Amino acid sequence: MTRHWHRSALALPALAGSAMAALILGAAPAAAGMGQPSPWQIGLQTPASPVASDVASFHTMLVWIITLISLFVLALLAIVIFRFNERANPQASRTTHNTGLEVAWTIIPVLILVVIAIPSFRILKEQVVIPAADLTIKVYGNQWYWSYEYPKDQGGGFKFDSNMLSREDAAKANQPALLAVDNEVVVPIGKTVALQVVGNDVIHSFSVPSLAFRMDAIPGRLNQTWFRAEKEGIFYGQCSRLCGQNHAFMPIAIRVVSEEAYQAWLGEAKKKFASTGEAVKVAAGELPAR
Ligand SMILES: [Cu+2]
Repeated sequence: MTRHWHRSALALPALAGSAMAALILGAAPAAAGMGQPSPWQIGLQTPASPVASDVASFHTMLVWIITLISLFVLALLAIVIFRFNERANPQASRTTHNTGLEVAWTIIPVLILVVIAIPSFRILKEQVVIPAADLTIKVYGNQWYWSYEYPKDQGGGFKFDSNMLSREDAAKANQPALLAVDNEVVVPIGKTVALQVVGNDVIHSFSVPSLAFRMDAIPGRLNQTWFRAEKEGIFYGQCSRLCGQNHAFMPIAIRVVSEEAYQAWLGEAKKKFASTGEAVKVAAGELPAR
């Protein structure tokens, strides 16, 4: 997020078009999909966690700032083109310095960057400093699927793999193709869920846009992130680090349910995944059906 301000400061004219389009078409959160992208979506996915809401309002603020800057630059360009072209202004001014102007065009951009940096760092802290967790889940990135472990001391004691559904199976389950999985991560609503993310083979990235987390899964390194879902439903994400041939086919699906439904699922999951013991591995070289 902190990267946005470099762009907004440096690529002003180039941004004019996209910023205008975003404003005209409306970065309408109402039109955006819940937990998944929707056709012709321009804004972010509907936020479903406190951090995601903050990221969304930060995004909206940035769109306003870059739009105003773009319009200002556009106005300056128009003045130059129409008032100071060779025909309208045959005798060019030989002015080379204007101290007041030079101070202004240094100080004002700095102030704009400060205005952007304050909420940016606040959100960064919100994401990085993990609050006391109600539930901790371990996430393993594999080529090319995710595994999840609910540790015993977290009320679980099982581990399972989560593979993408084929197009046909996703359609049967009335779920989006390329995002639906066989075994979803199930979490209770309103609880702080800490995620311990690690890579089993290469670097993957565990990311769900509507919950606003993205964390690299790196072999030999335990990364942590968190979310607190405020809405029930299924929230989809995808591996966000190019990890090999089937990188595009290892989606993430988090199902947020009520506390009672979660307890019921825990009971079932203990039985269902106990029999598999160690997580079932996809045979080497076997590609998921697309
Ligand atoms: Cu991956």
